[in-house]
Amino acid sequence: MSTHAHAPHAKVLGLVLLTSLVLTGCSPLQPSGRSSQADHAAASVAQFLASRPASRTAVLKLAAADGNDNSGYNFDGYANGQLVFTVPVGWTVEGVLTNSGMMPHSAIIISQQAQQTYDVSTPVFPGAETPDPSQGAGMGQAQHFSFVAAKPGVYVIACGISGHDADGMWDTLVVSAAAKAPGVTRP
Ligand SMILES: [Cu+2]
Repeated sequence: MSTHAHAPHAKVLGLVLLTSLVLTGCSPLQPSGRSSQADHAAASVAQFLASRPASRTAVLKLAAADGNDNSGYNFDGYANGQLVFTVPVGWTVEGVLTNSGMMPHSAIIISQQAQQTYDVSTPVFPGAETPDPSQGAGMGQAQHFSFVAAKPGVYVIACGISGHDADGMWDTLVVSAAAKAPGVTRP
């Protein structure tokens, strides 16, 4: 039984605030007249992802409990698979998990089948989990992991703390045979 109440109003407010920030931050009325839209798009991607093409490495920035979206059960403010990272097959993926929340969080890459039963016990690729994901990182802590995205497919980045995956604390990782570079999409 889950003890944390979900707060739909907080979620809606968060979305409104986020939208306001995006609209304000990306105003076309820039004094410089330079392509502010592209600059903001690049800055936005950098918030989630870094790419090192020379070493074929993608760095996923997973900020756990980033704001109140989904009652704090989110990565980078997103939950229920809505944030979608794409990585070319064969690239190395480095994960950086940071935790702003009061309770512990972690990250583990699992298959979609495992996610359907909230089985967060085994990563789908060797090394695709933060250390001891059932215990997680405490508030203010950072944890790292690294793995090779060896097989194309759609996978789940879940929190391994008991109950958090079921509460929607998961996002999506696409390992793509077609993609030439890492990317991220969101609603
Ligand atoms: Cu969690």
